[in-house]
Amino acid sequence: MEMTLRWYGSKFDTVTLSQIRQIPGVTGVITTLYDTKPGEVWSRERIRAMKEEVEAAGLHVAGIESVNVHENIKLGLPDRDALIDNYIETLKNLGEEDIHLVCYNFMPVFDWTRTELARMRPDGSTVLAYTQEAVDALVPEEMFASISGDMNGTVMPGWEPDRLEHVKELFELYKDVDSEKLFANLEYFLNRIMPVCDQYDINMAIHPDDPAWPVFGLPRIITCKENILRMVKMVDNPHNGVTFCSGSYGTNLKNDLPDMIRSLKGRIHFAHVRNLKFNTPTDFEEAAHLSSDGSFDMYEIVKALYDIGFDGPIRPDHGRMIWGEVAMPGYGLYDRALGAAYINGLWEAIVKSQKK
Ligand SMILES: [Mn+2]
Repeated sequence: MEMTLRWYGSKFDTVTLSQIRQIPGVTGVITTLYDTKPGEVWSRERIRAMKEEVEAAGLHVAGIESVNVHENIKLGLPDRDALIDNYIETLKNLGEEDIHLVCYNFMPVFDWTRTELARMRPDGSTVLAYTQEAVDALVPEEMFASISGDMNGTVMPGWEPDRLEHVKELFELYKDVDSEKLFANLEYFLNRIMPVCDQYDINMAIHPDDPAWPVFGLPRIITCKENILRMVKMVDNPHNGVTFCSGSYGTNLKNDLPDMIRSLKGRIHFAHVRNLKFNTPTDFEEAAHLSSDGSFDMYEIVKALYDIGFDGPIRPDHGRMIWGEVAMPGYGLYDRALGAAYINGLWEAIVKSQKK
């Protein structure tokens, strides 16, 4: 595995590449062209400039998170072929620039959903949190307003203001899309992009839906072992793979995370490792990465990745806001650096204990 950190680019991120370079064991970043819109072609020039900036800091681009999929592709609307053509063009340009990992998701309307961005934990840190009762009490348009005050002046991925302007129209369009239709639209998209992935050896890594159940009545399909195995089998190409995100699959306590990892051997191209603390099955908050701070056995998660021979990029996921840092919620420097060091420690211990 290669330890990485997510980075939004120098125009958008409060964390600098030189800070990331000083986290022990972190050699790559997972980045994006944050100001591109879904459906837009990423030019080679812009991709190259991004790469050169990262490499000048002594790091490398380990993958892209995300190249967002246009809503009309998920909906299966008539213009999807033109939009997929653009997606293919972006993949080709990434491949030509020697970038071989793309994380994406296929969630309708909303990317991840949280009901609080700064819940205080007993140690005084603040974290993202989710409570089903709060979601049930809101209409979707209010969701944005209720949390936007805690974004610390940043624009959070999936919650861009221009996207939220169209929420009502999108809900209308999704009225006829159930989970079977969404699966079919995903299959169509994957079948069309696999040839360019084969040509340039690009691993597509679908991110799970977060939380891993339908929200606001919208269908969600990348939620559990049964569905993710269906997804990798329906387009049975090794380039059709998975981002294993413990914090997203882990929102559903029925998901056995180490077992899911083992069942996806060969198809996990990217890993997000983080911990959650459950207060009730429908109320959770993001914890420190350390097992004892949350509800997951992080050793077992990392051990399962080791056991299947996982060799892709891994990154600590959302961190707590600690030590007075002001940053995009979940994406500060300090707690993610602690997470990277912790995961590296687990990995080193597992590797050395296997050799004895
Ligand atoms: Mn994730």
